[in-house]
Amino acid sequence: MLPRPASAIRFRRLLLTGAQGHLGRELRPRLKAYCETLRLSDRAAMGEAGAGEEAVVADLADAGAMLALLQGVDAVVHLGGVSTEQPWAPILAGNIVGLYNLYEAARRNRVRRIVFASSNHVTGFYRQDQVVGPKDPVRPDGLYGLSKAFGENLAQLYWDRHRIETVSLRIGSAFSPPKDRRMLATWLSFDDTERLIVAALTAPVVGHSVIYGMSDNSASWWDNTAARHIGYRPQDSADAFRAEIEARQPALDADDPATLYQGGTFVRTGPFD
Ligand code: NAI
Ligand code: 15L
Repeated sequence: MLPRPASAIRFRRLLLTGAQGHLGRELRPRLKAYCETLRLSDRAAMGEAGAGEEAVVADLADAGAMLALLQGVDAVVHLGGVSTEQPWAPILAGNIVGLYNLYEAARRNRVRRIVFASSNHVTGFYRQDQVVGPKDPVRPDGLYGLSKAFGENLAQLYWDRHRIETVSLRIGSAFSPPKDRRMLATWLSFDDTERLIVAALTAPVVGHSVIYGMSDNSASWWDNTAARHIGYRPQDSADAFRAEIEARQPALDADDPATLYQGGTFVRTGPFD
């Protein structure tokens, strides 16, 4: 966890959805430092709420539950939903209906800012020899990536129409440590994840901004120049793991679509068999 100044608290009540997931469990103790109360939510049980925590089991697809969940919340870190390529039904429930329910609940409860965990799979069908920025057209690599593109568009609508600010984070690969050759370009360390989310929560003006979530990796497919106003400065790099990964993982087959495209195996995974 990062060292924090005594004045780290910026929010009265912050909502973290997807709190029982891989990233949610990592961020739970980290985000507590930035708020008086951290409200946790997931459809799975999250264990007992600690000091300064509230835990609410809720399904994103349940509009009434979302309305209640967002009551009294200052800002949201939205990690909940389907996080991999899956059949259409769960993606529809969690990432399409669920996102609409979340934003409607935010509107009705006058929540001013949401940090939305989008994904690099919104642009997964760009090739690995292309550098992409947030202003380039989307090229989702599957239904999951498509649902995240919907989420970004929904966020844009709620900014234009209702003045709810969102930072859409096109997260690369937030794992510790990076697992394979692809992650030498896509890796986002947990400390940089915290830096990125805190920057997205606290930047003075964001409207709807889109930023790729990556550490300071030498190899990179993404250009965040257009998102410099967020003030995110990554401090870790996958480079430190390069020698070990290259020794462990043989050179990749250049004809494999998973090697050719940024989305990796997502470009050939899913319900299209
Ligand atoms: P995860 O799958 O471990 O966590 C997602 C959580 O959402 C789970 O705890 C699950 O129970 C909950 N959830 C799913 N459907 C739900 C529903 N209908 N209602 C309520 N809760 C529901 O995913 P992870 O890795 O923690 O990722 C968090 C977010 O970040 C996801 O939105 C994912 O798409 C995004 N992301 C993550 C990346 C990574 O490298 N970990 C990369 C790119 C995006
Ligand atoms: C994602 O969007 C997934 O949620 C995560 O599990 C990883 O697969 C990541 O992308 C990635 O591209 O490595």
